[in-house]
Amino acid sequence: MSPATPDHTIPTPGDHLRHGDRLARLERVWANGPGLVGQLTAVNHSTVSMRVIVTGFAFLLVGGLLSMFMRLQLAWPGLQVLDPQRYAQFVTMHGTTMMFLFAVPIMGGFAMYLVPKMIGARDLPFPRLSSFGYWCYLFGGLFLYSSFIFGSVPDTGWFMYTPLSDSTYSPGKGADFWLIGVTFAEIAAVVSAVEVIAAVLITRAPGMDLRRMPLFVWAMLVTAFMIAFGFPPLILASILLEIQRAFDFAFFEVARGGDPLLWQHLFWLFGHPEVYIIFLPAAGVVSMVVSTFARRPMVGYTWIVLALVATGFLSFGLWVHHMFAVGIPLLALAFFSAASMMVAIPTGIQIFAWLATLWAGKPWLRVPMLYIIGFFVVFVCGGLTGVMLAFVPFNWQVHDTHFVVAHLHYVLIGGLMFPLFAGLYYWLPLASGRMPSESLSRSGFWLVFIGFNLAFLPMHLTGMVGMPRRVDSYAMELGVHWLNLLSTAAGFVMAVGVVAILIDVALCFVLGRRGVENPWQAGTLEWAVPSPVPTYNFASVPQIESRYPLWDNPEVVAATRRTDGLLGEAHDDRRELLGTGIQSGRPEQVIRVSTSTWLPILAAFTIAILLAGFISSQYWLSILMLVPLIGLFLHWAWTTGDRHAPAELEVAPGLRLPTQAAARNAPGWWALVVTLLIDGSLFASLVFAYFYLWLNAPVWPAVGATVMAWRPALVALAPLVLPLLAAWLGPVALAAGRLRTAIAWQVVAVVGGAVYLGLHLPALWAAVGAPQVHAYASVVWTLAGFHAVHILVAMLIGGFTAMRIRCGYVDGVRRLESRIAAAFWRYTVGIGVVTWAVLHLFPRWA
Ligand code: HEM
Ligand SMILES: [Cu+2]
Repeated sequence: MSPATPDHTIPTPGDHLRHGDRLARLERVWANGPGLVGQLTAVNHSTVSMRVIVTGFAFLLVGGLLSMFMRLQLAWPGLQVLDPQRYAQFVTMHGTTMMFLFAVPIMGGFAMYLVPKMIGARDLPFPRLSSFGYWCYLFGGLFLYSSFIFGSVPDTGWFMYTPLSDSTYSPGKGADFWLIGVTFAEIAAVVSAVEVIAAVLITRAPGMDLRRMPLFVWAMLVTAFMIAFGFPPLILASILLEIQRAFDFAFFEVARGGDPLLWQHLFWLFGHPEVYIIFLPAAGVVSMVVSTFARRPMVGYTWIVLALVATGFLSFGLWVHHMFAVGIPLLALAFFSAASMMVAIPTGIQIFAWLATLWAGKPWLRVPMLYIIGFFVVFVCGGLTGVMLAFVPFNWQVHDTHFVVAHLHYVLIGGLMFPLFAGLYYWLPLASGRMPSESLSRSGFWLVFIGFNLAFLPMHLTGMVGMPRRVDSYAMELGVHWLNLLSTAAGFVMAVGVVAILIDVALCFVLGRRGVENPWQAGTLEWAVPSPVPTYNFASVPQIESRYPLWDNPEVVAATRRTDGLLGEAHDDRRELLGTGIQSGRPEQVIRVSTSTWLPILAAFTIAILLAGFISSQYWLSILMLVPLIGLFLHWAWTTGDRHAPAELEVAPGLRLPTQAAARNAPGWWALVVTLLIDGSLFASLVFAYFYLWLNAPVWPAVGATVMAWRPALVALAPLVLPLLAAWLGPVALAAGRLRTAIAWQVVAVVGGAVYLGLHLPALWAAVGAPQVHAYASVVWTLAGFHAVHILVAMLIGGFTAMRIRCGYVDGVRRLESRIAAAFWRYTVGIGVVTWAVLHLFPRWA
């Protein structure tokens, strides 16, 4: 199918009328509800992303406030601003807030706002999910901070090393607040990964093939994949530690065969990519700002894309460099040390491409560019001290001193904050429809830039002299007190700068000079959106032919504001997106998305109560909450998309496309694929944990436990053949229109799953015993439990699909749910077989 070419003729007066009607209709269909209710139920990406950004900055202020207290304490030796325990709590909360509640979510917020506009889409493909992610983030953050109210604030560092964080050394609830709150908030990051990947793959404007994607979108795509693979190890580690703390399992406890270093591996498996998860979106911002202000296309576009992808891959091989000081074999040290330096190459490539672009163009020194210059200076310094740290001997020398604190802040503030502020000022005219005051914003920049450098440059010195990190004081004899006083004073200057910037930005929305569209004369699609930004972004879905459509064909702007192009008419009063081919960018399907709904906030709130029940050991409350939670999610799934949509819709005169449930690249399908990637990473981390514990344990299986006998193990596995058969034959029956047979196969799969659980778990219990006895039993039960949960979910999906077929929402043409159920069963059986081999096969060989 080829796209209909839009009509570029000037509309006749009659058309004008129709145009007005159509706009009014789009307006109405896409509007959030009125008042507070409207705010709580809104799911539109512009609305939700604004909230994410505002919340992110609020957490920046809170995290910053904590650091001001820490700096006061360090201003002079022997001060009593914070006692040692408070200091430890503040360091922990500051680091945690900055990393998990500010850096990652804020860039997710930017992506949520910008990606649809940059790729010419009206919304993200899963608006409810965006909103759900936001509430999880907000509630998770509040959950973490409620630890102040209950007087048990986490204090073991933002990395929560075991055994310090286990129940022996951290008996209070502090660590639980951390583990549960952070994991809750992380749902938002994972959700944003699903959103971004699906959006970029299937909702790009017609004509935007992969080589024409804006670099920020590329950066976010790579970041989303990194989140999909990088966050699960941390989520798993948090779950394992919380299980150990709550139910006395033994993963990290040496006395019962566990290993505290397992935590460090899992943590840094996440923690190193995390640095790039923070940096890559920032690099994407830099690419956008640089080419606009140089007023020319990016030099080396392809190289930048390759560099982004290479960074994504390389960063996963690096986690061990955070553990140089824990006693790693020398050869491994050399390898990881080299790899750490290699990751500087793609970053260097990007820096050269940016400089070349600026060199070739006529740079324009407005406020966003100032921040880009600040970024260059600060980030390059941070990179240099990073290369120093990658040398193992030097690393040993300055390990755990303020040199590392300096390096870390140079990288984070240089690599994240400066690009972030550049982007903030760059896209502010788009979001607010107004211009900020040039003089006020320039003062904000200089306060932050000077304050930052004066605060953190001296720390390189104090660190090399030997001032320890994460300690509330230092000896007068070290001779670093003047430097510390300077750091503290300058830290306050920087804080004033940050507050000034945020006030400036907020004021811009009310007082800024009005009526500027595309003030920087940028070339990418987000600037085609009218100002103020309509909730549907584009009246007609844009069609483009180049990387910088607004530079190469300014007509595009007018075309997207008329309603005579693609999807200009809102059929059936539904919110519609245009789905396009993954590689080609050709129109493929109509995606109907959700309007405002209570579901996301209710679901997040139910989870919050469930977690509150858990942390207060009121387990009955948690279990009770599962009922409404599952009900909400089933209702959610039942009403996703548009179950009454016809199989085909007219997108423009003469162009008919299938609706999502009948399309091959349906968003739901890609959501499943990405979710399985994430889940697969979680599963792989768990298998890693199993083998890691095994390799470090003296005996395996533990004394007193055995491996299940051959026969019952095989018998238990056999019922999984049923779902496998169903996953194969069910869809065949459905495609042939034999609906009853298709339903029967769903039921067969559900029965197979139930029988498997009934056979496997009791047999396992007999052999392995209680999970509290030994790390072996702990990890075996966690693996088995992980798989059992998947079976239960698959059974739910199966029953759900059977109901959908019965109700006539799924049939021979609209097969989406059946494909999803089949794929989920195949995956579940697949990890079941791996689990089975790990539990019953490998220990025999050893
Ligand atoms: C006003 C700006 C800031 C100041 C004055 C500041 C100050 C500090 C101080 C004094 C520490 C504790 C050092 C120690 O005793 O070991 C610290 C730790 C930390 N900061 Fe900041 N910080 C600022 C901004 C940020 C930002 C923007 C981020 C991240 C985006 C960040 C991330 C961290 C992290 C992760 C730690 C924990 C480091 C560790 O594990 O030792 N900070 N900061
Ligand atoms: Cu690292």
